[in-house]
Amino acid sequence: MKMRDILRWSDVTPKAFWLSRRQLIAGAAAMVATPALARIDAAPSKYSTDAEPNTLEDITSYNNFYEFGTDKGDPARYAGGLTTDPWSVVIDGLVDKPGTYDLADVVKDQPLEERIYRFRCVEAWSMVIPWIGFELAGLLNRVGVQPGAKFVAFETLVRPEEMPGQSSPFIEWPYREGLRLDEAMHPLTILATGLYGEPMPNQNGAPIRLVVPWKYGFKSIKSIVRISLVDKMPPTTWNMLQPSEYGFYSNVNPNVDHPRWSQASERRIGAGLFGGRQDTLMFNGYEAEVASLYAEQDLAVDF
Ligand SMILES: Nc1nc2c(c(=O)[nH]1)N[C@H]1C(S)=C(S)[C@@H](COP(=O)(O)O)O[C@H]1N2
Ligand SMILES: [Mo]
Repeated sequence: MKMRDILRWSDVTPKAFWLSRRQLIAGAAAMVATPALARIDAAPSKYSTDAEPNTLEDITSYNNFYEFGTDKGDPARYAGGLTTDPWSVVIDGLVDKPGTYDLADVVKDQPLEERIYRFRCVEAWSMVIPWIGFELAGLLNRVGVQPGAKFVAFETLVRPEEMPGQSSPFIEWPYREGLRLDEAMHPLTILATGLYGEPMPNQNGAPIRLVVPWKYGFKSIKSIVRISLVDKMPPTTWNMLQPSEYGFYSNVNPNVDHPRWSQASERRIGAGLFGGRQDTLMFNGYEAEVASLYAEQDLAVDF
């Protein structure tokens, strides 16, 4: 068995792969000839925004991760106790190669890169986050999507011993999310394994979470243990909880208000008390890339 066949997750953490843009720009990156480093897409991705990222402190201290509690500080307080290694992901449904994959096998051959994305929560605040990840499409192509598949369903870990929020039945665990297949295959849709060049902090969804930058934050499901290719629109957590407020699509849309508040503007976390309010952009600023996916839909109906 060759070395690369027995890579464990600890060998493929983003830190081992990732070189900061600063290092690259300075030319300081001595390219060590390892299979791991060869997998880096060295240039910052063309999909990155040039907006200034939020600080690591902001990104890791103001979180939604209800498995650890409903307060924005709960994930930072309690997620440290989550065991993320070993980790396996079930990939099943309408795929050629279903199975329970070790995380290392899931990321194997997927080119990790940095993607600086705008992030817009449905609660009308936003951040800019430098993710490390790879396109979901790359993984789906690797396992082989069968012709009947129309949607992708995702599930988060259920482990109440380590996830204190799961002792509350407020959400019917597991946390679930879903995408239409064309949304899942879009190059903006990534599975993230880290941020700021480090392995994913637990409160942000370690060891692997979805990031769909043109949708409200809750679509970006954390700590994924199951990915299923299905033929029908799958149930999703917020839609199950409150269908009048949270639709399946949940595209960022300043023209369609949440029933209880406006979605026309957002508060940029970290921008200070006196600034930071900005207009929300259609599809969170990714209109040029994704509007065509919805050309035939009325987004006030398919919200
Ligand atoms: N499993 C799981 N994933 C989740 C959530 C959650 O409670 N559980 N919250 C969602 C919501 S509402 C938001 S805004 C984002 C927050 O991601 P962040 O804390 O990394 O910024 O995660 C999303 N993914
Ligand atoms: Mo959210």
